[in-house]
Amino acid sequence: MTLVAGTNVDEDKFWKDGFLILRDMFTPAHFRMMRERVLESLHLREKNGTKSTDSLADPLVAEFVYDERVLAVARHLLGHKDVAYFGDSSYAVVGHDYQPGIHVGGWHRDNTDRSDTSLPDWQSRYSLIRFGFYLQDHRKKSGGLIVRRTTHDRLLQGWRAYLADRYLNTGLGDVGVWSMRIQHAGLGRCIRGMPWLPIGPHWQKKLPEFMMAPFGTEERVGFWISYALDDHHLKRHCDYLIGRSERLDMWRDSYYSPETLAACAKAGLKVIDMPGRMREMLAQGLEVGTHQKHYQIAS
Ligand SMILES: O=C(O)CCC(=O)C(=O)O
Repeated sequence: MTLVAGTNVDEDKFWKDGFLILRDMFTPAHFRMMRERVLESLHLREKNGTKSTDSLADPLVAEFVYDERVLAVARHLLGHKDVAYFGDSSYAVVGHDYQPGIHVGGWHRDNTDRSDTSLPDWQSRYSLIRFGFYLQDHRKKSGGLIVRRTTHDRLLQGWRAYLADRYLNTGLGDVGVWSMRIQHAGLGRCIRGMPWLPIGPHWQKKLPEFMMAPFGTEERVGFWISYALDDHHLKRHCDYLIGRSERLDMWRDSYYSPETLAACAKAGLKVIDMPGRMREMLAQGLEVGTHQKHYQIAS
């Protein structure tokens, strides 16, 4: 365990389990401010009828991407001072009209080679990580993330998989961070009165509602940022992302301002301009953003 920018970070646990909860990394007031900014950004988009962009291109939330405290933890976990950002930050706001058994997150990984461990992603430590800021209290409430412990290093199935499920019961100010190779599912639920016990997508459809902790009464606001070492894993992942349609939607109109780029440079964050790369390829008439779902790129 190491104290990094005022936060206790257990790097050994992170690499063993594939995820970590960084307790009290921020104050509740900071999370409330982040929440307000995200909602302001969302309402502005709704008013103007614009699509959501990469958060680094959104003046209301860009500064969260180059936050020194988050970068310090990323550097510590990745074991190198040179950390890169590749256009992967966004937010989502889910209303409180949840329908149990219908609004259920699905298990997935965020890496490039998701199911075949003989492919390049699995041949060395995976150097892409993701931070999740759940901007309301999930200590006793459903709606946090579910992760499947150790699945950043192996594929798990059957009862072994269920036993590995963990609920990120984050409070206001707690941050989740996970390997992008780990299996996880959004809109997680937990047992009523025992919030450390997860209920993944399968059991959410089976268990009676009274056994599950309720969702909060306010909207569920999540904000996510990915960082990586600038290595072969990242190169492969960037090539992969160019093929995804939701990236085309998100990056087509994402422009980083000179001020934002200067702030990133000051914070020592390398910015890989994926929106610019996408636009250039579009201009050349190359095929981009054709896959609506995960696809397998050649190895
Ligand atoms: O918590 C969620 O809604 C899903 C988050 C997720 O799957 C991700 O950030 O990759």
